[in-house]
Amino acid sequence: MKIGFKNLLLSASVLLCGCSSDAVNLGFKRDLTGFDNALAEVENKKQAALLAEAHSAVAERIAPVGKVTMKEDLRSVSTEVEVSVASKKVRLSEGSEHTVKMLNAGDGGTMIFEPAVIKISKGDTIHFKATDLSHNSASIEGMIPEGAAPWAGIMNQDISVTFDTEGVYVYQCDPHVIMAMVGVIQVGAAVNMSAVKESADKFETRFVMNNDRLSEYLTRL
Ligand SMILES: [Cu+2]
Repeated sequence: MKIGFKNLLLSASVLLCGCSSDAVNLGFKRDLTGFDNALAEVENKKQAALLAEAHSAVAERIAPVGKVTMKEDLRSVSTEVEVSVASKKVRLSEGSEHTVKMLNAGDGGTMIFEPAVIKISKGDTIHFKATDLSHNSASIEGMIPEGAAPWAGIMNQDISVTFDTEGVYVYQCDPHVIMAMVGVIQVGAAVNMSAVKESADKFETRFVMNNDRLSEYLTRL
């Protein structure tokens, strides 16, 4: 009875299906290939979208920052730079008498002459003022024009010096020279500039702070 029922089921399934098991497998395979193709198409679309997204992200990242500068703008920028460089240069001080203060602290730093760089005319006089205590003004050997008279002020005292020889003069405060308390004077034309610059390079090695103060002062002439 049991075997008979199984046989019945088998023949019924063959009748209902109407095809061999091989045909079923082939059809299923065909369907799967279609599905694979569709899946591949979706994947391609997804990848294309991802690629497009990556492209725009990269484009955004490598895009130039700021606005494009036209020729006219460049001209105005370079003018600004020239002006700021030019403004660092010291102008000829008016009159024939000038004052330089000896200070513990000024706009340019601590232990400083003010103004630290001055341009005057031949025959002018500078009054070094002992505004703060413990300072003096003394010319530095080898850093004044050939034939010019040296000077050495006394601590805590004013000193007036008249400059009759053209050229660049470098002077110091004796107790604070290692802190770069130096000053620069240009009288008329800077005839000895190259010699002074050469000496200044060596002289600066004795500074323990403001190491490039003197060479920076010289660039202002
Ligand atoms: Cu000093």
